[in-house]
Order: sequence, then structure tokens, then C-alpha cells
Amino acid sequence: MELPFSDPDAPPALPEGMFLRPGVVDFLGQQRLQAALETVLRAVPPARIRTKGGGLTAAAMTNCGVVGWWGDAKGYRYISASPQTGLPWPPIPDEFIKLIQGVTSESPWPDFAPDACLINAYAAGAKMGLHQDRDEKDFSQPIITVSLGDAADFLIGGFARGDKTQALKLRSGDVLLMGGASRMRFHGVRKIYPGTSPLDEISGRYSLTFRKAL
Ligand SMILES: O=C(O)CCC(=O)C(=O)O
Repeated sequence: MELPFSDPDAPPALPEGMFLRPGVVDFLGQQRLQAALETVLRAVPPARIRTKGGGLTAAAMTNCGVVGWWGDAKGYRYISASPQTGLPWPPIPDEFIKLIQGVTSESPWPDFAPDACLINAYAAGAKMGLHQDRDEKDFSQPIITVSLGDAADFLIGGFARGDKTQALKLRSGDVLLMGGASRMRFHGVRKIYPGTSPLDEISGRYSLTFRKAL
């Protein structure tokens, strides 16, 4: 199903399987998400994660859900407890679930039920290199990303790392759905626009990326 593009800065067409819901979360909704996010961040503060190359991710990461995505000397995978606390990840807050249900009800994935939410925290200057999300069991399920805080340039690539990319500006309150024919596209974050967050409580950017991992 094609969703309307109400943002004039958005590209006229996204590839099949990608849908942008610009500004679907209004200011009050963003404040509610931020408050719920804060409870997760207090329980499991974000940390930079070890990459395959032996470095650290530029964005700091944490999770909520039944499982959370992690990387260490054993590689990338979903795990059921936070390595920092030794405790299960906090549950996905109801406020997050309500948003995802609202967004997916008019999408090709009305039954999407995330069991993982990877939270990426970007300070000014942080990026995320082009990658595919491939640690989930069922690639028929989408990845859904909610943006909060500073705007960012999200890169949409092809199916090989070197393919041409298209930049899409994501702003606080936007939701991006990536599934179907686009589920395995390379993607990343090229740039954060410091000082553009509409929320006083957030400097930098958070992305909440919802997955069905198991
Ligand atoms: O921050 C974003 O918008 C993208 C996050 C991402 O690509 C990921 O978590 O795999």
C-alpha cells in the first residue's frame, strides 16, 4: 500500500517496501515517547558496542524487549539480558507499542508484533555505516524506526554495500517502515543536524528501531 508523502522535502518516491510517515507523532506524542524512553535509558544506559572490525559503534546503543541486539567478541546477535546489568532488558513501553500498532494497522504488516527495540543514541557527529539488518529470524517482518530529537540524513542503499544511496531526512516524530522488497537494503545514517531537536529534553538523536527478532 502506498502511503502519502506530506513532507515536501521527502523524496517523491521511496523504493518498494519502504514507507515514510512524516510527523506521525505530534509534539505531545513525542514528549510521551521521550518520557517512556527515559525510563528505559535509566534502567539500561546506552553504550557503544564493539564492531566486527574491533572498534566501537559511533552511536551508543541499548534495548528494550524480550531480546536486544548486541555485539561483542562473540559477534552480533540478540540476547535476553543486558550485559551491563545482567538483568533482562526492560519491556517495550506501552507508549511505544501503541504507536507501532497505530502505524502498522495501515501498512502491509498489520500483525507486526515487535519483540525487540534497539535504541540508538547519536550525539552530534555520530553516524552509522551502511549495513543490513540480518540477525533476525524472519525477514518477512519489517524494521520500523521512530526518530526522536535532532534531524538526521538516513541513507537508503541497494542490496550490495557499494550500491548507490539515496538520502532521506528524518525528523523527530517521523516513522520509517522498511520491509518486503526493501527489507534487506543496506542503510545507515550519514549526518545528524545538531540543535534541531524540538524536544528540550533531547539533544542529539534517538532512533527506536522495532524488530521481530525471534
Ligand atoms: O538510526 C537510524 O535511523 C537507523 C538505525 C539502524 O539502521 C539500525 O539500528 O540498524
